[in-house]
Amino acid sequence: MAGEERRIVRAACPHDCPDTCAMEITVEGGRAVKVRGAADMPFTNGALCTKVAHYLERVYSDQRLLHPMKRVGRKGEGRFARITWDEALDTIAEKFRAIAADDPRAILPYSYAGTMGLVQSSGMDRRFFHRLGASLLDRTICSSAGGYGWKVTVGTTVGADPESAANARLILIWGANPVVSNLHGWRHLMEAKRRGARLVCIDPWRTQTAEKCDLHLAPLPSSDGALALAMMQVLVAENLLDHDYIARHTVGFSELRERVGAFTPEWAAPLTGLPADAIRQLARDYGTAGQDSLIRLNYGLNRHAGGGMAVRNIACLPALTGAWRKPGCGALLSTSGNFPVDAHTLERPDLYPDPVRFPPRTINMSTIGRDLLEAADPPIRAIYVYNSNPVAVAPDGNRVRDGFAREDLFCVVHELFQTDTADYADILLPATSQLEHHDVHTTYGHVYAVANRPAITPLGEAKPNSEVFRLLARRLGFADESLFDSDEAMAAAAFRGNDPRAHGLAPALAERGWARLNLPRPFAPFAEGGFRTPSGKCEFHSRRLADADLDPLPAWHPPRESAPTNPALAARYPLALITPPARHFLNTSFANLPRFLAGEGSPKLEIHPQDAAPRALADGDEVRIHNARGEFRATAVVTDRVRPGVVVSPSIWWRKLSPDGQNANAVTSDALTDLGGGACFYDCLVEVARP
Ligand SMILES: Nc1nc2c(c(=O)[nH]1)N[C@H]1C(S)=C(S)[C@@H](COP(=O)(O)OP(=O)(O)OC[C@H]3O[C@@H](n4cnc5c(=O)[nH]c(N)nc54)[C@H](O)[C@@H]3O)O[C@H]1N2
Ligand SMILES: Nc1nc2c(c(=O)[nH]1)N[C@H]1C(S)=C(S)[C@@H](COP(=O)(O)OP(=O)(O)OC[C@H]3O[C@@H](n4cnc5c(=O)[nH]c(N)nc54)[C@H](O)[C@@H]3O)O[C@H]1N2
Ligand SMILES: [Mo]
Repeated sequence: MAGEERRIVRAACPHDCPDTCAMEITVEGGRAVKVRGAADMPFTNGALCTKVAHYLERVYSDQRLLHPMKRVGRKGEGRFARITWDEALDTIAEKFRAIAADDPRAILPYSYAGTMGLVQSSGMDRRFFHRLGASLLDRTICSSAGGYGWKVTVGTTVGADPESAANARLILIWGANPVVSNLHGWRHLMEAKRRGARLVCIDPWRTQTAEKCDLHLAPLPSSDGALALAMMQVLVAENLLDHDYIARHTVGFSELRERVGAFTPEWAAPLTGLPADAIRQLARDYGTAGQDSLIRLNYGLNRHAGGGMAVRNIACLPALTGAWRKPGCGALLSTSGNFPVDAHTLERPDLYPDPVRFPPRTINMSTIGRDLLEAADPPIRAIYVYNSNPVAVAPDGNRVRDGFAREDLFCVVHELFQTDTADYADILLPATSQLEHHDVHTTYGHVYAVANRPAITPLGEAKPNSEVFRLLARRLGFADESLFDSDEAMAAAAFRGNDPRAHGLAPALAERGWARLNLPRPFAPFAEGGFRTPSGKCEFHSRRLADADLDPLPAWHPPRESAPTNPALAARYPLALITPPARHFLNTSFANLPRFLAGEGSPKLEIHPQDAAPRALADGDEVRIHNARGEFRATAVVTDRVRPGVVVSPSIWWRKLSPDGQNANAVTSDALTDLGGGACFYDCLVEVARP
C-alpha cells in the first residue's frame, strides 16, 4: 500500500532570501520525513540554512491553521470559530460583490514575499484582483528604493555573478550581512578570501560577517551615499580610473567629475562618522584594485530616506574602475533581472474591467497604516492579506494596528499560522506550505531557476493561494478562462519561451528541478558595456531622472532622522536605531516556532557602553525604546559591536509573542524613500530608558 512507498521529491525553498535553494524532500507513506539541500544544484551545494534545515518543524507544526474560520471575538483578539470552505468563500464573494458594485477599488490585496513562487505570489492572485478591478498594490516594502537607484544607473537588476566572486581581489560587503541572510553566496566570498582576496565590511553593526572580514568600517546609518560620493571624489582626484571603460561604456563623466569635486573625504567625515583618512584609504584601495574588485551590497542601506540615491552612487563605482570587465567583479545587488519572466501572461493586467469609470488606484504597501485610516476616493473597505504579515512588518506599527482594528473594514487573511495580522481577520483561511503546492521560482541571488513539486497532500483543509482565487472567481461569475488555469499550466508559461536566456529551461526543470539560465559561462554582464539603460551605457547622468524632475547626477540625499542632519530631533531622540534580520527568523516567518525562538532568546537591544553608562543601563536590563511614534521593550546587550550613537535590535519579532505586545515597528516611520517609494525602516531616531 501507499504507506510503504518512499520517494524523493524535488522542491524549492520559497522564502524571501537571495539563495533560493533547491531542496529534496524524502516522503514515506505520504509523510515528509526529511528535507535536505540538493547536492547536485551548484549554488545550494547540498546545504540548507539553520531555518530550512528544520523545515518539517514548520510544515508539521501544531500551530498550523487547518480549517477556515470566522471571527467571534473583537478585532485583534484572535478568537475564531471553525466554518466550512463554502461558508468562507460565500461570505467573501458576497462582500466583494457588494463593495465592487459601488467601487471595486475599495478592495485592496495586500501581499509580499511569504512565498516567492511565481504561481503563488504573482500569478492567479494578480489575475483575480485585476479582473475584480481592485486597488493595485505597490510592493515597496523591501527593495524598491535600491532597485530604482540601481536600475536608473545600470538599467536592470543584473550584476556580477556570485559564483565567480572568487576572481575578485578586493570585496566590499556593503550594507549586507551574508553570513545571516545570504549564506550560500557567502561561501563564494569565503572562497575569494581563501585565494587571497581582502574583504572589507561596511556596516554600522559588527555583524558575524564583519567579524570574518579583514577590515570593518562602521559608518553612521544612512550615510552610505556620502561615503560613495567621497570615494568617487578620490578616484577622480587621484586618477584611479579606467579611462577606456569610461569613454566607451558610460555617459555623463564630465558632469560627474564636476559634481563630485566638492565631496571630499573631509566633507563626508562628519556625515559618516568615519575619519577622513579611512575614507581616503578605502577609495585608494578600491581604485588600486582596479578591475579586480567586487561590491556585494544588499538592501540594508536602502531603508533610509536617501536609500535610492545611496545605491545609485555605489552603482557608479565599478564603471569608474572598469571592474565590470571581469566575471565575478563589478557589483551585485540583485540578479533578478536576468530571468525572462512573462509578467504579462502571469498577471494579466489587461483583465482590469473599467479603467474609464474607475481609473486604477495604487496604494503603497509601506504606508498601509496611513492608508487604512485616511485613504479616500474611495476609502479602503476590504483588505485581503496573503503572503504577508503587515501588522508586524509594516512601519509605524501602531497606526497599522489601528487601521486593521477598524470595525468597518472587512479583512480576509490567508495564512499558515495565526499571525499578528490573522488576529484582525474576519475570515481566516488556511494556506498550504511549499511542500503541499506547485510552483516555480526565480531568485535575486544567483542565476538558477528552481521548480517546486508538491511532496505531500495539503494538511487539514489547507488550500494554495491560487486555488482560493480560482474558487472566488467562479463564485463571482468571472468567465475569463485564464482565471481557471492550473498551477502546472501557469508554471509552464512563466518564462518567455522565445527569450534565449530561457532556452532549455523547461526540460531541465522537469528533469531535475533546477536549471541555470542560458547565460554565458563565465558571466560578466557588462564586460563590453551593454547596460540596459536608454543609452545602453552606465548612466552617471540620467535623462530619465532629469525627465522626472529629479537630480540627474549622483547626489547627497540626507536621512530624515540622524544627528548630523536633524539636530533638533536628535536632541530629543539621540540614538539611531536599526532593526536588521535576525539569524533564526526570516522576517516574521519562523518567529513563532520553538526552535527559532529559543535560538534568538528574547527581543534584544545592542547598545554601546558609552551610551549605556549615562542612562544607567547594564547588560541584561529591560529597556524601553521610544520616540514620538511609539515604544517597544527589549533586553539590553551592552556591547561594542555597535558604535556609539547607534542601537541595534535584530528583527522581526511577532508583537504578540513579545513581552509588551509590541515590536520594533512601533517606532519606525512610514516616511518614503527619495526614489522608488520604499520604506525607511532604518532611518529612525529613538531614546532608550529604563521602563
Ligand atoms: N536569516 C535571515 N535571512 C534573511 C532575512 C531574515 O529576516 N533573516 N531577510 C531576507 C530579506 S526580506 C531580505 S530583503 C534579504 C536582505 O536583507 P537585508 O536587510 O539587506 O539584510 P542583510 O543582508 O542582513 O543586510 C543588512 C545589513 O545592513 C546593515 N545596515 C543597516 N543600515 C545600514 C546603513 O545605513 N548602511 C550600511 N552600510 N549598512 C546598514 C545592517 O546592520 C545589516 O547588517 O535577506 C533575506 N534573508
Ligand atoms: N523593522 C523592520 N521591519 C521590516 C524589515 C526590517 O528589516 N526591519 N524588513 C522588511 C522587509 S525587507 C521585508 S521583505 C518585509 C517582509 O514582510 P513579509 O513579506 O510580510 O514577510 P513575513 O513576515 O515573513 O510574512 C510572510 C507571511 O506569509 C505567510 N506565507 C508563507 N507562504 C504562504 C503561502 O503560500 N500562502 C499564504 N497565503 N501565506 C503564506 C507566512 O506564514 C508569513 O506569515 O518586512 C519588512 N519589515
Ligand atoms: Mo526583504
